[in-house]
Amino acid sequence: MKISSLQKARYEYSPKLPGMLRHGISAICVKEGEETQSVADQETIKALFPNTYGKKEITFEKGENTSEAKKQVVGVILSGGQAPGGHNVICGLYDALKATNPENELYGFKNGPSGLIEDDYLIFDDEYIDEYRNTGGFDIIGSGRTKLETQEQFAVAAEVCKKHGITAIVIIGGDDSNTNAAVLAEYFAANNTGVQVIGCPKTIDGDLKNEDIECSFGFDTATKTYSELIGNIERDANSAKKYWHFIKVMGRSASHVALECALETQPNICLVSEEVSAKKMSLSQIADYIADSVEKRAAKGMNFGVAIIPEGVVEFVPEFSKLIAEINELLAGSKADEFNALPTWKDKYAFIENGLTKESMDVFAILPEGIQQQLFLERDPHGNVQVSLIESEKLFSALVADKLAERKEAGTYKGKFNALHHFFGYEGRCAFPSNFDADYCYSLGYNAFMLIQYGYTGYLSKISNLSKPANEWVAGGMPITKMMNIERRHGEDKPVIKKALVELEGKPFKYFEAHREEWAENTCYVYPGAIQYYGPADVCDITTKTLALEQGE
Ligand code: FBP
Repeated sequence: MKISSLQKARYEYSPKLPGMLRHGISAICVKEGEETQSVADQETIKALFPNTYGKKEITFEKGENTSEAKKQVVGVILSGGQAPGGHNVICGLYDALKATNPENELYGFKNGPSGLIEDDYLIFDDEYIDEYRNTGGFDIIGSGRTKLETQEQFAVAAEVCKKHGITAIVIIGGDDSNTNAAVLAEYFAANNTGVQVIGCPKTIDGDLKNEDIECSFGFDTATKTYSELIGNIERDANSAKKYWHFIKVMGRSASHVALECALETQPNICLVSEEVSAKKMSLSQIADYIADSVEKRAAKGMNFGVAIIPEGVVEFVPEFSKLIAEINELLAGSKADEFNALPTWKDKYAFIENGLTKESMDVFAILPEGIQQQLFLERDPHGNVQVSLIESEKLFSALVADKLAERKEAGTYKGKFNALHHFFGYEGRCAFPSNFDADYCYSLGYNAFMLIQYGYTGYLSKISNLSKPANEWVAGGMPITKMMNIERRHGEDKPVIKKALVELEGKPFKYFEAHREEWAENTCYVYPGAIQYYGPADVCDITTKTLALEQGE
């Protein structure tokens, strides 16, 4: 296989473990803390998880290893979207497992959770693992979005584990995957299978975090990658002085990615979906907000700028969500065929006009035609509009252009407005993990094995104190049930890990809020540059502004 010079060099990188895990396996002991309770709905969750609820928080310390000596056969699964560092979770898990007992085995179930059900796997060895150390991607075993959630699937999983003598499963995934990890752990415990389940917190979206999990892995590298690109665009904009760049960044629902990129690069505009929702902002209000910045900058001779748009924003605009719900209803069942049979866009438009309420039609009417058509063409397998495919960067620039045309008419705006569009998402999901993610992920995997070795199940591998250097990090585990509450999902009450949205009272948003007016009118760009893997720690090992602000740094 031909590999790049950087990949070759990264093979040699030794990820940093938390101080207490650095003295060898024989010197890791466990300290149990308090019994835990779920964050809400305690009685209901306790009843749903009788075998795994209320367990103790634990931390690891330097001391004599008193875990039971038995052969461990562990299965690992990558679940959901790629996030930089996933390979290192597996490498850390493998290294701890082999260091404990060379007879221990690690199975990798292929292409996501379905690999466990289909018994599709490989068994790792040194040669295979070494090819993936400190690299991006999930191609080591592949990933997938199948959910492990039904009793039938759990029964098959138990059979597969029995067949291979598997003693534990590690699920590397986001909030939903780890919710399912907790349910699987409970099933295995209730059925005395002897199989433990441990989760590891993954997602570039950064929305799996709470008072125990300081951040999900991959967020650091992905936001650094996008911030590099945004910074480069800012510098280009400030050089040519002729374009407004509308940049959509990934993050299916929460705006953590957009906000972190804004904190890193200080653009003129960054929308935050959670604020749009809280203030019940309309499309027109958002467009006016951006147009104000364009107008003020134009008055100072700056006909250029950069606006960051979070991927999920349109779903947070109340009038837009209503429109989407009505469109889904309008095309439900056989009505979609009737609509598709109409020969021209004009006929289709008349059908839409007939079917939508006046309120929603008013919103629909102001959308650019391309977006209008997207709403009716791109459907998911359930027939719903795929909101994540809506080109919101184009939507907002078109709405701003309309506003500016009105302002030109009224004589308040005299500038020029040329917009360019970008979407940064997949570019960041498989980058070589930053030193932070390489270290954090390796530690999560290594630590996951220690949880297995000490007999825990239904726990999330937890590494904390992350804004400090790695030797000060704290390793341990938290019962997943502690992070759960009951939420209404698809018409049913379900125990789930609460998704973390951007908190408008939180320090990262407050910092942004305090500075955004100045950034909107002036050119305060910051150019983070590319991720650095070699050099001084204050360039190479720093984590995100979000984490630093949250931890009061
Ligand atoms: P996870 O929550 O599974 O980590 O995935 C997040 C994400 O990268 C979102 O940011 C994005 O909206 C989505 O996945 C894209 O999904 P897909 O890879 O299926 O296109």
